[in-house]
Amino acid sequence: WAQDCQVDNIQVMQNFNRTKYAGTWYAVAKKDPVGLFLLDNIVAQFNIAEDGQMTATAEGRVIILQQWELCAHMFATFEDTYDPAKFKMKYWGAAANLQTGYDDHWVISTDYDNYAVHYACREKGYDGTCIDSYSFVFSRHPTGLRPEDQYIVTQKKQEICLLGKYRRVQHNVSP
Ligand code: ODT
Repeated sequence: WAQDCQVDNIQVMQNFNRTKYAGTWYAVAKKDPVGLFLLDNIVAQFNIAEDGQMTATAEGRVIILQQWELCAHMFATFEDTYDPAKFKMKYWGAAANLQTGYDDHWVISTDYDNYAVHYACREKGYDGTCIDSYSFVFSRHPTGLRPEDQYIVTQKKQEICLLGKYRRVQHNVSP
């Protein structure tokens, strides 16, 4: 038995419902990409417009120019793809010196009311596995995941080949 870590074979949320996904999500764990940006106190807010278009805002503590610590206000628009749980995310910051980008944004699993596992691969290797990914575990509760959601989240971390690569994301660290 060998685990399939091909990015193209990663299973995402079936019948993803963006309306139920809307609202506030607290990042409780994160697997960082190369060139880490958001550190902690990360809160995302997803909005669905009347035409169905998904947008989001996020806040989080960042360090820019190697030493300046600040709370980043970020914005994103999401482009739909053939799969309702796979988006392309265009993002930018409220201030010009914040990161901008165009990333995959996949919803791997969510129960909409308590937990969500997100995944983005920025660069695939020749063998089809990801060589620069990041992933968030989100909770509806700022206090973290409920014990009953830990099992499914751990299982999903393993399915996306990132088990053991997450760090806890703190909340309410003084700015
Ligand atoms: O922190 C990193 O190192 C990589 C992540 C950078 C992307 C942050 C862009 C946030 C733009 C606003 C969007 C909110 C939705 C967030 C949902 C999941 C995280 C991308």
